[in-house]
Amino acid sequence: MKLYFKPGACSLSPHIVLREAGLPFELVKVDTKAGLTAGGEDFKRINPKGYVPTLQIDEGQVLTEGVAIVQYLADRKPEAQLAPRSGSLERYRLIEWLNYIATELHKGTPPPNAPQEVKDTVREQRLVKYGWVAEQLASRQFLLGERFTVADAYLFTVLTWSKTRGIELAKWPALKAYFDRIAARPAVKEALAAEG
Ligand SMILES: N[C@@H](CCC(=O)N[C@@H](CS)C(=O)NCC(=O)O)C(=O)O
Repeated sequence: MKLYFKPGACSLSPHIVLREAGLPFELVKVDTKAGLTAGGEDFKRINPKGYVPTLQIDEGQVLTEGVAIVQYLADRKPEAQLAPRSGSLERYRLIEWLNYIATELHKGTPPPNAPQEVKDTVREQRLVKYGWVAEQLASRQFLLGERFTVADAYLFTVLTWSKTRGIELAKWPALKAYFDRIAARPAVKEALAAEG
């Protein structure tokens, strides 16, 4: 498999999952602005949406959208237990989290030229959401309980952007402790190091 990524972007989430699962893969860096891979390929010919993460599966298929990619990877290596069994209520709990992270936390950043009041409002809303997530984590190690899942890889990735979004994680001790716990995982350290 090939994972097309941009350092520090949301592609870090499937990158962590690939390492947690111990699946063999190749990393391909993409310059999304130029639309080129590190090898000089036209990236739009690989993913016409022009963004990462993009996973090229061995069978020649290309899978896009982080939420789909991380579940696909977890299902390729069920023994790694990175996602609950398909069809179980717990699996829908996982999807509930993945969708929340994708739509409420990952997306919704105003463009740099947006009016300041719009940026302030978005930041205020984000603070409320971070506070809610911190409350959920007060009594458990990971989003789904005591086991790390692909939702944790995604939330961790989004939390790495907190500082640049003007949000200090130390405001919520449970969230900061969660972030540090995930950052200390060997697979996460390896992924961060590999992305430079
Ligand atoms: N809907 C996509 C969005 C992916 C996305 O927003 N990717 C960003 C990086 S986090 C990207 O590649 N943007 C293009 C760019 O930065 O030029 C998903 O959830 O996977």
